[in-house]
Amino acid sequence: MQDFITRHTSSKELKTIAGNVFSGQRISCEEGILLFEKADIGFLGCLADYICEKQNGKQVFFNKNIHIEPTNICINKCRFCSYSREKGQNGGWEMSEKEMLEKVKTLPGDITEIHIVGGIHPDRKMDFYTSLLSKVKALKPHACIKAFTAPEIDYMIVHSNMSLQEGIAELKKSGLEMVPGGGAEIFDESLRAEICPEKINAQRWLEIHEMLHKNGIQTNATILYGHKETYAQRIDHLNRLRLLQDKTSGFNAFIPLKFKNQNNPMQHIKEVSIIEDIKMYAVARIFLDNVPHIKAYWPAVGKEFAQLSLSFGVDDLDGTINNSTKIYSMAGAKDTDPSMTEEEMRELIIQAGKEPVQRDSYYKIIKRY
Ligand code: V47
Ligand code: SF4
Repeated sequence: MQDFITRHTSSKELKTIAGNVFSGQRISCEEGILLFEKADIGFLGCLADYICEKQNGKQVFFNKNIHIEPTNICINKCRFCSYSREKGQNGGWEMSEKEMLEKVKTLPGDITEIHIVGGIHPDRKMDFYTSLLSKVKALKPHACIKAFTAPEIDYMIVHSNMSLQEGIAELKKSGLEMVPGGGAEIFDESLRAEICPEKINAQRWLEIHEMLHKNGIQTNATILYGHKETYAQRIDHLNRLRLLQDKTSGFNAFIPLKFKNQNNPMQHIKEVSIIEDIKMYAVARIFLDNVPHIKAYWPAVGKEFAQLSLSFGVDDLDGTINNSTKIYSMAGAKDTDPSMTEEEMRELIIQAGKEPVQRDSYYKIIKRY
C-alpha cells in the first residue's frame, strides 16, 4: 500500500504526510488542511483505511439501540435546525415521563442502548431528567443509558443552581452512563455565533465533556460540516477535540454530521457533494489519531453512503435504531422511517468486505457473525 501511495501522487507534501502516517506519526493542522485541499479520495481512502484496519482490523461495529426524543420544544433557534419548535407552536411535541416509560417497557429484550436526546425545554430541569433516568434504569437495568447533549446538560445544571461537578454527579447517580456527541456543531467562535448564537459556546462544550470524562462518563463528539465552514475551521474543530482527548481519553467515537438543508433557515445553502462527505470522514480518521472509532450515523447519511464510508475510515455504524428518531428525516434525510434489521446490517458490512460485530455501548463484543 505504501508503494501504491508513493506512485499515486506526485505531490511531495502529500508523500511526506503518507510517510508520516505509515510510520505512526501524528499529522499537523497544516497537513490536515492540505489533505482537504490537495488529496484526492483514492489517496485519502488508502490512508484512512490503513489507520482504521491498524486500530480495529476489519471489524465494523454496531449495536442494538433505540432513540427517545422527549421533546422538540427548544429555547434555542439554531439556524440549521429543522426539528425544534417554540412552546405552543404547531408541530411541537412533549412526551410525558409516563409516555416515555411506556415506550421503554415495550422494548425488545435485546436492546443494549437507550439514546435520549431532545430540545432544551424551558420547563424541564434536573429533577425531571433524574426521575426519568432512574425509572428507565429500573425498567431496563441491562441497557446503557446514553443521554443528553452538552447544551441540554448545561441547561439543566445551570437552571438548578448546581455546579458542573454537582450536576454531573447527580445525573450519574440517577443512571446516566454515557453522553452523545451532539451540540458541538463548529467550534470556531465567529461561525458558531452565526449559525447557533444561543447555544453554549465551544469552551463550555469542551468543559462539560472534560468534566464528564473526569467523572468516568465516556462521550462521543461530532462536527456539523458542509455549510459555511472553511477547511481551516474543520481542522481547528478536530484539533480542539484531539487536544482534549490527549488529556482525558474519554471520547469513544467521532461522528461527522453533514448539514441537511430542508425546512430550516439555512435552506439557501446547497448541500455538499458525496466527494466532500468522503473527504470529511477520511480526514477525520487520519487526523484524530487518538479517537478509537469513526462513526457514520446512517439515518443521516443513508445506508448506501454508510456502506461506502467503510472504505474511508469508518468502523462504526451506530445501531439498528428501530425507527425511533425524527431529527434527520425532518431535515431532508432520505430514510423517513429509519430502521435496520440485524440481518440487513450484517449484509451491508459483509458486502463492503468487512466483519460485522455487534457491540455494547462500551465496544465490548456481543456477537460476531
Ligand atoms: O447537535 C441538527 C445535528 C445533532 C441538523 O453521539 C443536524 O452517538 C445536519 O449529535 N443537518 C444531534 N445535522 C444528533 C447527534 C447524534 C446523533 C446520533 C448519534 C450520536 C452519538 C449523536 O444533530 C446536533 C446537530 O449537530 N443537526 N440539525 C441538520 N439540519
Ligand atoms: Fe435546539 Fe438542538 Fe435544534 Fe439547536 S439543534 S435548536 S439546541 S434542538
